[in-house]
Amino acid sequence: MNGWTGQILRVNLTAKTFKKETFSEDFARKWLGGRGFAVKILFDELAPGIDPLGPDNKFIVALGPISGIPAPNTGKAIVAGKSPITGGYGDGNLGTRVAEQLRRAGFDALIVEGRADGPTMLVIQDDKVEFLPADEVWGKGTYETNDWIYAKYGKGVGVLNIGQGGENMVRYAVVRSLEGRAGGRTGMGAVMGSKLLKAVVVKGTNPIPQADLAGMKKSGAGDLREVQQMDKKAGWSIQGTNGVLAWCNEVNALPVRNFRKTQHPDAWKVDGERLNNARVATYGCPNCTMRCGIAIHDDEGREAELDYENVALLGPNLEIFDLAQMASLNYLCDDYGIDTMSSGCVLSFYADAIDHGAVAGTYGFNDLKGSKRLLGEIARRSSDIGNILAEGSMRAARKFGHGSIDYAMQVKGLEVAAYNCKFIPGMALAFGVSPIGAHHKESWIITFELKQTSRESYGPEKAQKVIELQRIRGGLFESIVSCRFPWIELGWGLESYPKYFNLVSGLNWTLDDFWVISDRIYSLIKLFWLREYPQTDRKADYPPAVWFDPANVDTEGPIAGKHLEYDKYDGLLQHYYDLRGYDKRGIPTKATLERVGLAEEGRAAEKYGKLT
Ligand code: PTT
Ligand code: SF4
Repeated sequence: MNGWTGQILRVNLTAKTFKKETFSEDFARKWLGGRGFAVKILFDELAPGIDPLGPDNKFIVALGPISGIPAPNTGKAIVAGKSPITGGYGDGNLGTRVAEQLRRAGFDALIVEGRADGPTMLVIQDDKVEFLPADEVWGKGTYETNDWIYAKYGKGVGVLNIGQGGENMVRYAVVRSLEGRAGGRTGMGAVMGSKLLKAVVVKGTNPIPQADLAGMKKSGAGDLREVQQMDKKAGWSIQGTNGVLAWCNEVNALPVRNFRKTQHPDAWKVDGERLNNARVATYGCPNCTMRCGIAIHDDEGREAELDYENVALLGPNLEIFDLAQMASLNYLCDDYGIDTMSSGCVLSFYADAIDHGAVAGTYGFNDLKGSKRLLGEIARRSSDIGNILAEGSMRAARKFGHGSIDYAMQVKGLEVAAYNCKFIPGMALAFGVSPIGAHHKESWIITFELKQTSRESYGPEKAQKVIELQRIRGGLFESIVSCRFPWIELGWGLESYPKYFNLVSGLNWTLDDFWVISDRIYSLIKLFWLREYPQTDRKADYPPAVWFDPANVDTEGPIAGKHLEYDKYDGLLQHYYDLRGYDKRGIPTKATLERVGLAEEGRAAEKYGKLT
């Protein structure tokens, strides 16, 4: 089957067995790969209500038809499972050599089941699958673990590994891959840890099946050069993702002091220009000619790679305006293997809760020493408070009480990304309706919203744009599995993706074919959530309450006195549901399910939750 290897590797850690399974061309065309494969497998194979941190959950690595192919930015993989932080469908996208190596080993996906009887490293070399002890690195951080693996297998292998955060099942533990790369902030590192799976190592030597190998090679090589030229001209990778920090500060969208403030006069100290000036190394994902991983030395002399989300949430959000200090928090998150974004939000929430008297404690904003100590206690669950904060801000707020849930910056349990939507309705909607909890990756509407529409508007144009972006970002890029940055940051044409797809598959698809798959994937994710939360209602798609709070407004500047309004937000949400064909709880109607080819899945879900 061109375009896909046609095989999935299924591994059972309890029984230490594995088998190769084939999938049909119909399955491939219906679900494409990556997120599409992951949600379909999880929907079909997980019984609703299972413990995401128990042996019944599955850890999936899924690739797409262009993953690992020498073409722009294809060194990406999806990690997925039932999320320990949200209890719904969870996934993440990370740069890794696994993208190419697993496909070369002959597989488009890996499904890991069960629970090992001791710390384990799964090693896949083409047909050979080994379950090796990992006791030597259990309890160690991701840097040491990576070095240990490289020393055994060389640097060319694909690696996924976890740190102490994953081992101790911190609900927002991530999976680490290469230098500076991490993903699965919905807790995929904790899912690995719950299975005692310390690492996955992959090496493959077969060609990836492609219909027009010569055509793809020529096109891919030319496009890699062109993207490089475009980046040189645009200068995007000079500041990388942190280039956006100065703009967020300028437009009152920066998270400062647990999102209480939207701007800070010292923000320039941690902006993209300062980051570039401090650069000591550059990292990137495989097959990338616009590498954006900027590393600097932290305040203890260690190398840490910084992205905007990390800088904003571990810096200004904690009122830390020193890049080297902030970098040390980033380094610790990377080494422990916990999500920088949730970590930043959890710490800021804790400081805010102490400030507001919801809980007693000595931690506060601008407390570098306290932040370092707490990250260690969280990753190891080594103190009472570390143990509570390891559960995420929603569960911590439930514990603290005193109305603190209102300023726990999360949606569906997942902490929000670094865009302060106190008065940005469209981006707030993007967080609200993101299918995995608050994440900017599905729909980054903020630049369109602030540059091309009125900030005040709650009109249908914003709901329409959120859907358009979800189709591209959460649908196309997460299931063809490739980095979206050439398109977003350099304006690389979307039509390249059907071109690559057609060259590898021999089919003749247009972008419209991908939008159909994307809508199918979003609908199935909704059904997954419905089975887990049959009583769900539209309130689950609301952003944090503090953004609606008149007591939380900016007191000066262009958005002084402004906040989100409940009625208007609800209207915007309704526009979104109407355009998507969802009912008033935000669940696809039977007619919508029929239209996207999910009638059967709808009937299966209906046993648990009502469909209209
Ligand atoms: C992603 C989320 C992000 S999104 C960032 S910074 W960003 C944080 N990075 C972390 C990190 O680093 N260490 C850590 N311990 N935790 C971290 N958590 C946070 O994780 C990433 C880039 C970036 S940098 C972004 S936006 C783009 N994301 C893409 C995406 O989602 N899909 C896609 N098709 N292409 C993308 N390209 C870009 O990739 P999650 P990476 Mg990450 C150190 O996974 O769970 O989605 O969370 O993947 O390989 O590091 O590349 O300003
Ligand atoms: Fe990775 Fe950045 Fe390149 Fe995307 S642009 S593939 S995130 S290094």
